[in-house]
Amino acid sequence: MTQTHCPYCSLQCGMTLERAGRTLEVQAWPEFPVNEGALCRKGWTATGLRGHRERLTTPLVRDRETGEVRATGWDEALDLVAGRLRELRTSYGADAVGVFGGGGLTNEKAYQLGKLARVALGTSQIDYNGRWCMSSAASAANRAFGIDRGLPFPLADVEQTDVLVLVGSNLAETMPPAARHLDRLRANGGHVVVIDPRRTPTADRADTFLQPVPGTDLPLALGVLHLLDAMGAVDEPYVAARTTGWDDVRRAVAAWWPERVERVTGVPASSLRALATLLAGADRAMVLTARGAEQHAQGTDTVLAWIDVALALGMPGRPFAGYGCLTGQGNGQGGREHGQKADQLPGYRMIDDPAAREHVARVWGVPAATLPGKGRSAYELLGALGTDGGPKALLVFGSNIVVSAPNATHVASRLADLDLLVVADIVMSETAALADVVLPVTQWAEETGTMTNLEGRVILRQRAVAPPEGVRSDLDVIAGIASRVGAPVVFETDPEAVFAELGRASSGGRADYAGITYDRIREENGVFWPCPTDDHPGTPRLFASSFAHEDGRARFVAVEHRGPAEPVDAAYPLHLTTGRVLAQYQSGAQTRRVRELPDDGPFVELHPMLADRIGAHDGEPVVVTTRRGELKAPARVVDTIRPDTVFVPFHWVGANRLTNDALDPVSRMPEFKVCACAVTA
Ligand SMILES: Nc1nc2c(c(=O)[nH]1)N[C@H]1C(S)=C(S)[C@@H](COP(=O)(O)OP(=O)(O)OC[C@H]3O[C@@H](n4cnc5c(=O)[nH]c(N)nc54)[C@H](O)[C@@H]3O)O[C@H]1N2
Ligand SMILES: Nc1nc2c(c(=O)[nH]1)N[C@H]1C(S)=C(S)[C@@H](COP(=O)(O)OP(=O)(O)OC[C@H]3O[C@@H](n4cnc5c(=O)[nH]c(N)nc54)[C@H](O)[C@@H]3O)O[C@H]1N2
Ligand code: SF4
Ligand SMILES: [Mo]
Repeated sequence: MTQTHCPYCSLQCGMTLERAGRTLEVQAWPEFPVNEGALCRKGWTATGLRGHRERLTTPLVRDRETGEVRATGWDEALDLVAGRLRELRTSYGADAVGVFGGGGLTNEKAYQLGKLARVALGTSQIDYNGRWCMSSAASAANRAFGIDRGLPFPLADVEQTDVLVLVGSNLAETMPPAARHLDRLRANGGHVVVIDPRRTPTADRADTFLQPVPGTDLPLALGVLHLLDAMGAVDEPYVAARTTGWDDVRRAVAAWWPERVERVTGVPASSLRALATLLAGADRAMVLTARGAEQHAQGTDTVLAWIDVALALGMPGRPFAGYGCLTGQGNGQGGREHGQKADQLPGYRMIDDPAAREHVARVWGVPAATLPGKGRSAYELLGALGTDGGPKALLVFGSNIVVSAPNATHVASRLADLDLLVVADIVMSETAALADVVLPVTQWAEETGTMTNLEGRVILRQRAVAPPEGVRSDLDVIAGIASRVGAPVVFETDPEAVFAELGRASSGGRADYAGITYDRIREENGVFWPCPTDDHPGTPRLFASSFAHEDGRARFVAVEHRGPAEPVDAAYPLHLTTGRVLAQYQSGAQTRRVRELPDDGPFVELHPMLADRIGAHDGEPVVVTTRRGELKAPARVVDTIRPDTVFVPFHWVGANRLTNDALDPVSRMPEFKVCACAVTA
């Protein structure tokens, strides 16, 4: 019996794995506090990929001329990869090699991947799929609070607040065990507000549901601020003592009276007044954002506007109140802290900070001057592949980019122009299927490593079974490439040793893990960072006495509404939004292969009024067209969506042939949640 955690989302539900003969069974682990034994369908069926006939168990090499793929040995595969990387580096310079990571990788892997890029390959060109996930919330939190920990409090604090506002989160489907907190909050007399263009299962659990036009959460927040100010509900003593910048915000929101907000957002002025009144009367209020609010070309500004709401109410730092982001991927939090991001070094240090470079270079045993600078962000990296001055080779660990990147047809064309594409994966994902070299790696139940969940709690996944023969861990693969390209230092492959090194590298940084050990995690059901020393208890709650900026104050930031990068017009008159369904995970590479999970393919959710107008019928195909591509899929006619909006899940190939690659100027996050489309029957 092994205590471990689910391989999927950021809740990182605790589970027990029990061996019964050749099978591995998922059982509850009721003592783990985050999920108290509950799992969603994806968690219960997570062992379905073990022994799957499509599981990769040998390295594969593609013949470029014939397109044929043949099995090969590990030494041959790694020699080939390293040989080509060295050639490309000699011909074009170190930045000719790109690395693409993932927020599902353990902390140890994310750390080693960053070190592989900076120390072994010498390239600045590394980034990861977290840019597409919570990066707008991260940049907003850094700006407002001086630190980015998705939730600055344990998730269970939700139950003790008075008013909870969920902006663009469908947690009843995206982290189902978390939905019990909403029920308990309501049982405690609290009030749940859900803001979403679709009346989701999460909205069904709300006391108040607002249904804005996609891409208008920002003016909605400005409208709330306008009313709070007009009602005299701003917490002036808090604003004076703990923040700066309120006056600029006050001036900016003066122009957002409720009727104007109604015109832009579609939310009735009376509903906006009711929300402001509810918030003004709450002792404790909590605002949580997720991808619905964040995955926009103005995602950072939108989150800042909602943080402004929380600050105006005097909430951040108060018990059971404040602002948080519901991070998404299994290690969405840790994945952004240890150096697989283009501008970062371990410990959430910035790569252009000389002191940070000195510290990390010392831990790595190399001169700081040899570390490259900041590289391109995820989508910009993909867009530059195979172009003049762009990378000629790409190593992918833990992402299925041809399915999950925006404007995916363009991304596929960039991959096709590479001299070398290497993909390390568990299964033949759509991206692995395009690779020159595919490297088969161990999956979660077969290896040990830490993850940091959405609360900033560092938890431990433990190995429960041996991997299939022929499969190696990512840490082995990284070390194998590093030594073959002539890395100046040896790369550890034992996860506990890598974690100890990561602890030293993070020491003194914002995300300080120096005091965390595998034993402590086992004993304490996880440890919250920052935890700088062995005798430090960890930090479940931040901001009680000060924020992380040097002066200890939070920043109000005044923002203006620009609207979606691609507004609707006569040719493309509808809003297209995208997202998730309960039974599938991300690009679907893993869950589409789990037999017990329904795999019905993409669908187009639309309102009966729209269906009527275009002559569409439930279950029959419709065609969604945008300026980038089209998708034919069955209509799902539901009265839970706005009549001017259609929704497509992105777990199958197709949605991202439609989506826009407009990026947020700060976080470089793509606008997955709104673009203009047309639909025909
Ligand atoms: N079942 C399942 N669970 C998952 C995942 C999965 O793939 N499948 N992935 C995990 C990951 S990585 C993530 S990031 C999280 C994401 O978790 P969520 O953010 O909860 O998921 P999404 O479905 O992307 O988006 C949430 C909601 O945003 C709404 N929305 C769309 N446009 C707008 C808008 O402009 N404004 C507002 N307010 N809402 C809008 C959508 O209708 C949708 O209901 O889920 C995690 N959990
Ligand atoms: N239209 C639209 N597109 C979106 C979104 C949206 O809401 N709408 N959401 C975006 C978001 S929030 C996210 S997080 C991304 C996610 O999209 P992806 O980055 O594509 O995420 P996954 O499908 O989880 O891909 C993980 C891949 O890594 C493999 N893998 C799993 N574990 C490991 C491991 O330990 N090592 C290695 N080497 N491989 C592993 C899996 O088999 C899979 O092929 O999609 C983004 N794309
Ligand atoms: S909620 Fe997330 S972590 Fe929990 S079982 Fe489901 S997918 Fe796994
Ligand atoms: Mo995500």
